[in-house]
Amino acid sequence: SSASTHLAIDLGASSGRVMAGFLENNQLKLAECHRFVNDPVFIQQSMQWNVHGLWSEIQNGLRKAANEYKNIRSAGVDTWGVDYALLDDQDLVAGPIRHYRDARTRGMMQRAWEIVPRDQIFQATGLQFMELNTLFQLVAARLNHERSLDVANGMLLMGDFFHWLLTGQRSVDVTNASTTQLLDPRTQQWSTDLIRRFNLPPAIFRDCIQPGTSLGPIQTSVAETTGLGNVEVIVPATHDTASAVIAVPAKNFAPEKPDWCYISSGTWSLMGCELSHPLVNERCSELNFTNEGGIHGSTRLLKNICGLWIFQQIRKSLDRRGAAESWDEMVARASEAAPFSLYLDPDDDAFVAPSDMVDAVIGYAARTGQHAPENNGVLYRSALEGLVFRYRDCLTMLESLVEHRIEVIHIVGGGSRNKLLCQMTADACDRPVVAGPVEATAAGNVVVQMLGCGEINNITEARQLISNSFGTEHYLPKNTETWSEAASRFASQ
Ligand code: LFR
Repeated sequence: SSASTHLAIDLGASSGRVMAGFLENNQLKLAECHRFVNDPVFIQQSMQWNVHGLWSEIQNGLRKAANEYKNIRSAGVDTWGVDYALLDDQDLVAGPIRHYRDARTRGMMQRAWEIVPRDQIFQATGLQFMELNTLFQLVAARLNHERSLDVANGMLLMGDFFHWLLTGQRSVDVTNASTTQLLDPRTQQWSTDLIRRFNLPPAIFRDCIQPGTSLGPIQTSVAETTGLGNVEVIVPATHDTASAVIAVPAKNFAPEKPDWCYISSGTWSLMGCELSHPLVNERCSELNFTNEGGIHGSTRLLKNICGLWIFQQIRKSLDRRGAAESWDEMVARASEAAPFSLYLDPDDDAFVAPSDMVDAVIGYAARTGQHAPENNGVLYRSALEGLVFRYRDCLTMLESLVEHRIEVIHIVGGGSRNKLLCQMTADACDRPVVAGPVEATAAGNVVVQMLGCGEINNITEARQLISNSFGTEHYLPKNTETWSEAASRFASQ
């Protein structure tokens, strides 16, 4: 077709893709050019991203795209949040680029609260407290006297980092900057007060840009090695969750009183509402919800729930024992397994970064006075049920925060393919579930590039395009009573 093509480089915590997006018969089409794994590496005892491998796979993907599409107009990267690279004044990377599950942040929240009290940090940032937040990573770096902080003159979040490799330009996109816990969600400016009190170098925090901004053409060296020619980098919502929420096929956007919520379902489950303004109040702090920055100044009021991480890691650990099954087999076995055999809290510390997830589940069962899973079906099912119990609680919390009933739950991302998970969510939450699009993140990435190129006029149009382009599946609540009973049984355990 003659319509221009936009490349979404979408990096998740377990895999990355290069996707081509273009218009065809007034619909948005997405085609996968290249997919690759994203496995962390341990350098001594530190858990790091394999950024060299990722960069080389991104270029492989771009090369494939250049061979397949003749009319590529722009490209943009989205990634997970919170992680960063430091650059020095010679444009060299300063210090390692670590994984948010790296152990150096254990106990760092408490250390940080001794420097600035918890409620003051929340007031300044509106962010939920998680050890993995950039703030606690930087506090760890400072308290460990990491030299990289002294030589750095710029901090890039991961999407920004790959944009820098693509263009040679440094920029910081506001959506991912909003996950650092150093940004004021009301002004979208860095909190100079927190930066000073934590003794962080002010020079590394540069002004943020909005999604849709052009960074100019891909630098010559990259254009040559990939065969891409003259392609512009348009910054999407670089935080994957921000891109995914753009693609939720709901009717009313950034409302005052939302009557829908989303679950962006992948390695993490991000469950929340889209609001027109941040909600920074005491209840929000108590319930530990976050106010992240979305497209055009909208707020993503949400909670991080562990997500499919446990399910994925169970497969990894069975694989090491030569006993892994396919995702479909895992879901089939989970469907057949006896319900509510083992209750696990997916957000328990034991599951953050265990060396072996099956051992972690067995250990958790023993510690909480439950039977070890008697077969793989129960093992798989417990990982899904645990997640769904969290959705159920989170829905109640959300409704109390927005003071409105949530009528429908939209599940987007990879997990929307999992029919068992979608049905369980409808049942446990007693709400209809609308599942899809699966490729929400890439779709959200592409439409913001189209906006930046002037091919779409505004965000409402962009979202309509997405909801007209991808099918959804609907799940109505069924066994709601069994879930309520199980929930109260486990709560009293
Ligand atoms: C999801 C996500 C979450 C963020 C977590 C860690 O992929 O971006 O939004 O909290 O990864 O960065």
